[in-house]
Amino acid sequence: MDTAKYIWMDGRLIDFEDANVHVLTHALHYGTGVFEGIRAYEAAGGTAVFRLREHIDRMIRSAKAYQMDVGYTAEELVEACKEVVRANGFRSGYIRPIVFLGLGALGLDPRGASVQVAIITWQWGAYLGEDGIRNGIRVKVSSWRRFSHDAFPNAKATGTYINSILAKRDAVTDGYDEALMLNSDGAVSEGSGENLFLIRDGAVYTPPLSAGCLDGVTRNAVMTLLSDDGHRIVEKVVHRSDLYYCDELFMTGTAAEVTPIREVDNRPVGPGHPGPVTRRAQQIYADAYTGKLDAYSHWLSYI
Ligand code: PPE
Repeated sequence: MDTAKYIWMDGRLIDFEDANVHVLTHALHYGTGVFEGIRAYEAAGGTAVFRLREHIDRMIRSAKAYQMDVGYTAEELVEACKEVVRANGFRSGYIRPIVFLGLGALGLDPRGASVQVAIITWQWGAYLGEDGIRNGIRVKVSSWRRFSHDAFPNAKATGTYINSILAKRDAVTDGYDEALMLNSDGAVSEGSGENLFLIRDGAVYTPPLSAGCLDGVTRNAVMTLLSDDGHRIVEKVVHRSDLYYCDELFMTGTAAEVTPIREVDNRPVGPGHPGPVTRRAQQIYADAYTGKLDAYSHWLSYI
């Protein structure tokens, strides 16, 4: 991990070494935090953060679900994210804002605990490997089910990621690149850290949010871009067998961007290499975040 010199914490920039928390931090014990993953890119007009406001809005929604008072406005957090990238002299990078419960209460009634906010940035390359983004990854359906939204709100909360970690570790231990998770009904939900898209007979399908997947910002971007490009997009319940019979599969996420899947459960996806719709999605997504498409320039926040 190529870390930055400065971290924004509780309202100001501090040195990397000083961005520490106490062992009694509530979030350390109970996973009571919400967070985001955002990318800044070198775009046509300089360094730009992709869909920054949408990420900050989602984090504020996540905090609301867990009854955490963020203490900063969306505008203030947007500015702070840009400030962190600027201060570190990064031309591109990954940005990780996190809101978490700190000191003041332990136990399961967290009222009285302070709310802390930090924004970190680092260099994060291809999430599923350079070869993965070029040639596709190998995924396996996990035996761990995605928690349902009557167990947790649809939010990006730190504690819920231990579910993803169980699935990811098993997949990697067994020699796969990534885990694909089903929900408790047996329908396909998402990857451990990505949404899923499927192409069959020219139409593009993605599981609905009711399948238990995160309301991905990249998912939304790719749905918009492909739809505007003339593709038919359908949010539909996806079953395990749909994975075996489709023509193309890919994953989306801020970290993963658009990553093709070349094999699922040891069966090749289509011909076993990334197909035309996947390639097109990769291309227009990259064109959008580098500012080459005027129609989506409002998705870029120049720092
Ligand atoms: N589902 C999950 C479970 C998920 O974690 C992510 C993002 C997505 C879908 C895609 O969401 P979006 O980034 O808004 O398109 N995962 C983030 C963190 C992964 C990690 O920390 O590891 C990310 O991509 O930044």
